[in-house]
Amino acid sequence: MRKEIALSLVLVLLLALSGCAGKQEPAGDNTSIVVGFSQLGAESSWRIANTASMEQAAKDAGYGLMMENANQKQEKQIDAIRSFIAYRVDVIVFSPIVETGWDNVLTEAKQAGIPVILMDRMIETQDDSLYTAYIGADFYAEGRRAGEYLIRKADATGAEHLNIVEICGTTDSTPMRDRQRGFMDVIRKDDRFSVIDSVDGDFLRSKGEECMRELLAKYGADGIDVIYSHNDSMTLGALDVLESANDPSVKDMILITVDGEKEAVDALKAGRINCVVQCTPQLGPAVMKLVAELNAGKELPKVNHPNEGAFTDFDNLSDPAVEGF
Ligand code: GZL
Repeated sequence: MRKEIALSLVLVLLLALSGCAGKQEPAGDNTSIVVGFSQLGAESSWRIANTASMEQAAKDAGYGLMMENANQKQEKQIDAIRSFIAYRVDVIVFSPIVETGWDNVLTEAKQAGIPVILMDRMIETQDDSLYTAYIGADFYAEGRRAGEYLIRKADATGAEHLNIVEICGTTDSTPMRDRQRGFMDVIRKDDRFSVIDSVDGDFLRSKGEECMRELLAKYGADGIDVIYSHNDSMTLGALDVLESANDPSVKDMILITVDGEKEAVDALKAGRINCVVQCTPQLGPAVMKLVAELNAGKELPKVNHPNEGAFTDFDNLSDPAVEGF
């Protein structure tokens, strides 16, 4: 008996040393499919929900999942992709923290014959053969939804002029670039609106607080009419600062946010936020469906967007459909 125990301990040790310990053993009968997943970090509730969605979907599909979390460092994502290539995973899925700097490592994946699926964010490249498919939000449309809400709000309140401050997500990330572009394209021609500042909050709640403190110090609460924030984490940080400012001007501010996490939707229902543009983190099942189609030899659509909308203070907020993730 002692010999069997010793043998199984050695086996476990060898598995751990061989790095297999990092791989979530597949649950189902698709044990031949291993997905290498480079997640960019854990910066927000959205990201944490997205990671959970990927892990659960891989488990439900019975796929092996090798996940590496880069903790907001592009170079760690590049290292992770290289390790997936060395391990010869069947497919690489990753959420690029910024749009540039991927051509070399994705060329290595292409030369190794490993397909790459971009999940959540896009890359900027001259060679779109470096990725097989993109699945994630249409961030430009999200930005437009935010702008369209603001125009509707200005019309409804008869506002003659509104000063806007923008709290941006991670610089050069797809959601930051396109949520800004979509919003500006909608409001640009309307001279009721002036964007008086645009600051980097990096999608972090703590930086959202920092940005709001700096903006209040610079413009005063009475100098800011609208806050357009690229994600709920930064918005909730800004809201903490606004509500502790004890300034009567704060209650008239229009707050527009993106993601749709529960805390933000609850704040909308409580009248603390005016518009929550939805951006679903639940991309896991759709990613694994693409993996299955790829494995079955099917051609994948190059761009795949989930259906999304927005909740606003014009809606019936007691409707059960108005809920956050
Ligand atoms: C959007 C995603 C963004 C979220 C943020 O798809 O990339 O990153 O809006 C998250 O909350 O940090």
